[in-house]
Amino acid sequence: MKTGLQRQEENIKFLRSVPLLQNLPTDKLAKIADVLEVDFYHEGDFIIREGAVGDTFFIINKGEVQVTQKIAGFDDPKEIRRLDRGQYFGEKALLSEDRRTANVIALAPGVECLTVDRESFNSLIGDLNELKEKDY
Ligand code: 6J7
Ligand code: CA
Repeated sequence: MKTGLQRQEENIKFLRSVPLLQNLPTDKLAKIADVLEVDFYHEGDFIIREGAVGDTFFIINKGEVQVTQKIAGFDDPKEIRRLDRGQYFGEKALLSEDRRTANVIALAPGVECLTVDRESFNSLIGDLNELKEKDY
């Protein structure tokens, strides 16, 4: 069995490996590790649904996700990207829009995400330049 402290140390080590967070000081990483939650998804689960209201930011700890988006004139959403360990999603609804701008779907064999709520995102992550400079 892992203790809470071991889990915490593992989470900090992982957060340090996330490119988005690599310039954050350890005390900020520790704060993020304090507030994050771990969520598991099965293959095919919609982690995020385009058009829904959203208050959560996600960092992939295990597995891969598919990002899809509705295209005018087409029935089926189109794949625009795939993401895996160390990559993040869900920032757009938190930064400006309050509605999700794409679908994010878990791929096989399943996905584990670290999640941060809107309030902690605002105080710990939302100011990072990489997010503001994103051009999609
Ligand atoms: Br990853 C990713 N790529 C895109 C993209 O090309 N366009 C849009 N609109 N969103 C993209 N995403 C992520 C981004 O983090 O998909 C998420 C859907 O929820 C989006 O944030 P969100 O709008 O909160
Ligand atoms: Ca809005």
